[in-house]
Amino acid sequence: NGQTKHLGVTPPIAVTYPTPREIEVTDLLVQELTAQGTFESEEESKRREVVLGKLDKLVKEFVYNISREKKKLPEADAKEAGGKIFTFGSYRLGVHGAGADIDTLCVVPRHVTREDFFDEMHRVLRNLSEVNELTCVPDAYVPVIKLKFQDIPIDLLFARLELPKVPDELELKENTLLKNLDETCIRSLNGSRVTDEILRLVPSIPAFRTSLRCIKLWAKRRAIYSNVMGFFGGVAWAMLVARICQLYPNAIAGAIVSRFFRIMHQWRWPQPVLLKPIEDGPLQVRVWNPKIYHGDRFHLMPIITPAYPSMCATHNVTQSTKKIIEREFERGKWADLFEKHDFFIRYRYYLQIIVSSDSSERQLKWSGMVESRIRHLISKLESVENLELAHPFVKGFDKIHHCTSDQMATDVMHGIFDSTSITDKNNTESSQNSTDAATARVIYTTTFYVGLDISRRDPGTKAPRQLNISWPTQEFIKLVKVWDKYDEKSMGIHIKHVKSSELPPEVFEDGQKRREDSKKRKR
Ligand code: 3AT
Ligand code: MN
Ligand code: MN
Repeated sequence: NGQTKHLGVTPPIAVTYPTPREIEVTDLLVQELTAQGTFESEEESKRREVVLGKLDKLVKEFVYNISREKKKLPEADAKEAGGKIFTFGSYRLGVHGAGADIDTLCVVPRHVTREDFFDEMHRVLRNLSEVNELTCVPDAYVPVIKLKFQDIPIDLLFARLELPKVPDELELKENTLLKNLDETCIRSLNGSRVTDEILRLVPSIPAFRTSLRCIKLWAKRRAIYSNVMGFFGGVAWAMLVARICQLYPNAIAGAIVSRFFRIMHQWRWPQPVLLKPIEDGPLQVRVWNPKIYHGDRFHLMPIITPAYPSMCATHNVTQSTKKIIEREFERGKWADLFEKHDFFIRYRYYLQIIVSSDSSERQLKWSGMVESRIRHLISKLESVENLELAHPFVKGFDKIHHCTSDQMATDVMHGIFDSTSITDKNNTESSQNSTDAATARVIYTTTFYVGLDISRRDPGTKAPRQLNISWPTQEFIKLVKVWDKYDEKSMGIHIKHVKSSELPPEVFEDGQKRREDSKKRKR
């Protein structure tokens, strides 16, 4: 009946084939991506395949051993029990850069438990000379074993299916596979099911990959690549690009990227971005639905995952980050695509959120916890009078302070320090070994930044209006201190209001200039 099959919730906008100009543009894009170092070497790519092969073999041996020794299954059944490695994340999508991790999922039959995985599989990995930096996080929301295998970073998740065997042909597509699984397994399967589904839903995988590499590089350069800070993460960017690919099924990357900016700039949020109609399924779990769930109506820029149970990948977006993302969509239409962000020159005033503690392990957890709450500070700042925009930077800056007195340590914990006493994170090895007598204490700090756009008194006057941010910042500090692992003695948090001229040098990478009106100050 004349209707051609299409992928997506609407028919394509255009099915035209590339023009010579678009082919030329795509070649230039690929050249630029290569020049920017987004592709790994041939050697690294081969090593990844070897590592994955070894990991898959280890999983099969692990399943066999548990089947045989612990479950006393007959030889034939143990041999057939199987076990399999799946991949997801940037490696599975084929858009990973050099040094990226491989996100993997170990899928096993029902008689192998999560405890077996964290005991036995962990023990096997620990005894391999090719494995380094092995850490287990069994009690995380998504439990994981992290390791480096022949120098390739690996995240290894675990899921146990309600099946007597896991053959090599098994796919994770069927929703019924999720029946009777515990929530942790369902969550662990989700990443892989979503990635696979995205790849099934794009008309041309090569066009999708090149386009996504461009958009990821652009989003990182523009400092809007971060799910925790309220921007978009890797999965959300992938789904947006996939949607544009569906709308132009015969287009190549050069065309997709320019259409991407045009369409995303005009998108009528909170209309959701969907890659297929939202499915119902066999579980008693929530599927994204603003008609039923009140909370889902607050999603400002919903991008919905395609695998059952569908979820909003962008629920962290706030009014402020939405404004910033939209500004970047508009800029992307015309400007030099991969130009670096201007976050540290853009604003006159900044908030510094200085998180401190007395050990590197503690600092990792404490600063990670604060980072994950910064979007709540942003939401609170949205209601401050005269504050047009609160703009969170995507990452924190780590410092190690070798304090020569207790007073100095106390000062650092209160956010009082200059750049002289500081060792950069990268050259800690030598300074840590020499436990200098003069170094009374070592304090770790992570500083997060929020740019403040304050409205002017009236057109013509330069003086900014008064800003009262004590309520949001006090509330924020209370919020992070209710954390169950918070310890007043060893951890600190301090919020400072600084002028652009007071920003420390480390925020200005590779020769970026300071703000014009801050020249007076010498450094
Ligand atoms: P890279 O190339 O590795 O930087 P990526 O897209 O592969 O980019 P990650 O390895 O960080 O990013 O994450 C891969 C997927 O793992 C994305 C998401 O589905 C899941 N994931 C990442 N971090 C978390 C987390 N903290 N909790 C639950 N799932 C997570
Ligand atoms: Mn990854
Ligand atoms: Mn990962």
